[in-house]
Amino acid sequence: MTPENSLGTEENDFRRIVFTWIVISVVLDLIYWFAVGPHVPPGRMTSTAKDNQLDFNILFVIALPVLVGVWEWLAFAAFRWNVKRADKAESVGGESARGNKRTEVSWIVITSVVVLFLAVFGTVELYAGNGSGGGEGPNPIQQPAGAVKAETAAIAGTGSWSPNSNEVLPVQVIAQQWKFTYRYPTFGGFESSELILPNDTQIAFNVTSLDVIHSFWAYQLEVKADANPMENNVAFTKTEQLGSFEVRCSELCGIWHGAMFNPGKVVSQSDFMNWATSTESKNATNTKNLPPFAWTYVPDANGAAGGYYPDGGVTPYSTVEIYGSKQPS
Ligand SMILES: [Cu+2]
Repeated sequence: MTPENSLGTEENDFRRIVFTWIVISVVLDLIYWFAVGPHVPPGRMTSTAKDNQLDFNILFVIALPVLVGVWEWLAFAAFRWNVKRADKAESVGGESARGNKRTEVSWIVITSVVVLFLAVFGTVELYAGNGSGGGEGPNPIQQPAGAVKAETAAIAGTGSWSPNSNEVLPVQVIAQQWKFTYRYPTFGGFESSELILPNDTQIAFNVTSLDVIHSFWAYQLEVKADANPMENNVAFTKTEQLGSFEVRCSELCGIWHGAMFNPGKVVSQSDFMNWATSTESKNATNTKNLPPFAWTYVPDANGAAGGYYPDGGVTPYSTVEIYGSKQPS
């Protein structure tokens, strides 16, 4: 390769790289978007899962051309621009190798645009969709219409939820060593170890804990919220598909943390009504003995399960831990 024609060859190479880069990128992006994208976890069971899948696919479609570009450049560098030792030629050198305004400017502009876009896109998507299924604390800044009304009514014990009403269904998630239980304040405040949700319904998860810190993670629902004692951490999603999902604790919470999981189900609204009303009446005698519904609970070593269940003889909800105290018989 002589210096006179090397520049011309490189110009041609550059054009070739750009052309093949565009072709390969477009082909791969289309294959990914239509053949792979719709099957990417966490699936499409809820509004937040759908959004999550869409966001992942958009990021992947942006990332693929970057990947193709880097690999293509690497391939040209390795196989076409290589210089044999025997040639004794300087493979890189001269003024043009030290500074190339066009390359520098386009490098800075393109990478800045990509990074700034990702920052803005990520922030908007986190905020949109009522907080994207993440725990938003006790006073969510992003919430579906009617959420406050539903929860206020639930506290007052006057709340109700009925099929085809577009009402928000509050569900309390109570984490404890080592299981989750679920309380349905709009159905008399009964407590269940099953998480059953009606389809096509906006859900308000109110996540709390009785003892140590846990984390409520329903992967297929794309909901994840820290479960802290004395805190009501609210997360929203809307169910959009029937099916089963799994709930796992996602915060190391003691020796049986790994066993802290349970299956859940999204069922039709009428099936949900049947389940909720029958469980409500079946549990009525037990529900009577539970402390009244509250969004948060105080951990307390005096109780059988950290003070949530009053244990007679010792003041419930004591903030003073007395280990080895009398357990309920
Ligand atoms: Cu846990």
